[in-house]
Amino acid sequence: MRLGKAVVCLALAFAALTSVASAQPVRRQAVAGQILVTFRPAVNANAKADAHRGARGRLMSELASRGVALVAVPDGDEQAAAARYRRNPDVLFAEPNYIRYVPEPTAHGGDTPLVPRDKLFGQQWGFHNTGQEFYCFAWIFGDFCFYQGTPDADIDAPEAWAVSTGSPTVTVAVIDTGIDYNHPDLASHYAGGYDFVHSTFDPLDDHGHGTHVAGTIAASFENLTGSPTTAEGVVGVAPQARLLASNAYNLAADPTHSHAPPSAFAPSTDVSFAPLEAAVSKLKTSAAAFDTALAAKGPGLSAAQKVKLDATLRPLTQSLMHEEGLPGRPWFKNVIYAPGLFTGYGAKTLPGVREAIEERRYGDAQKYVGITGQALTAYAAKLDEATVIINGG
Ligand SMILES: [Ca+2]
Ligand SMILES: [Ca+2]
Repeated sequence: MRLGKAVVCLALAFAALTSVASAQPVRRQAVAGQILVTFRPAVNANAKADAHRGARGRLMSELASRGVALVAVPDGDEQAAAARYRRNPDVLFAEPNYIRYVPEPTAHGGDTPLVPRDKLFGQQWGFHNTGQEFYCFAWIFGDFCFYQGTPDADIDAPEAWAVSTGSPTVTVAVIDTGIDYNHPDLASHYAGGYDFVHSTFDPLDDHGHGTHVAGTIAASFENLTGSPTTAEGVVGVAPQARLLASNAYNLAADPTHSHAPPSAFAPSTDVSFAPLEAAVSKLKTSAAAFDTALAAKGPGLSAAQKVKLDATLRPLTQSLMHEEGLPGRPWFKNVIYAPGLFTGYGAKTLPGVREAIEERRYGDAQKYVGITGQALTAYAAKLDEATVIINGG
């Protein structure tokens, strides 16, 4: 375990910011009485034991996965002992068990969070979540919003920006679909790039995803243009950073799919709507006659007439059914409207005719022009019967 900690210390040495570490209080630089030794690959146990004897070190433990041995040596003899090991050709390296320290974090608790006023920043709940509503649209009783945030479920971006908004000396490469470098939130950050798909130095985004990612990284902070307001857009995590664009994705060349030009449609066939138009015309005439008769004589209808009229009109809508049903959906028998075959529950009027045309089934279209016309004609005939009853027939 102690060896594990020592190695962790070494690893952290590379992660630590040395310039900051230099400002830390002077602390112990190596563990007394210990060095770290690594042998070359393929050196066997006997050779390792010989090396320890020759250099007067005692193996304490070995981190097998990394091939690092923790070796005990006399206090004050660490540098000399490491040198003795290094003279052995079987040894890859030997050095004191250095201690590195993570710099103390700088306290920034007193800084005032910077909340930018960019038009769309309120939608960036991941940056700064105040419990705001978003994905809203105008509705009858005011805005209707799909979501409401959870306060402080965010990355505390305003608090971080109070410490630093980054630096233009940092350039971030966006390996994506390119960048819309003309966007007012990104233009000033653009540091050039390359389009690997088209082999040009113009990596203008041909999709949108790369631009989205670029904005999350470095969209301008409080670029309050005011006109148009949406140009202020969003704010990037590091709004001072520069952006290097790289279009590396050819959207139309997915190697897992084959592509070919679409085949030409067969020529359309004429469809005669005459039967349907005639039926509609007849229905209009019948409906007008019914309305006229009802207005004139409705209030004076006898009880017997009303019973007879009810019996005639009750099955009226049944006239709109056709026993064959719709093509592919024989259970839908109403030929005036039905749920659209391709629109879920969206209503489709004259479905037998319209869906057949949309699918270029012109034979079916012609057939259902006739069927629908027959349905409307039957409906008109029932109205005519009712009109005769009202008129005293
Ligand atoms: Ca927060
Ligand atoms: Ca902005």
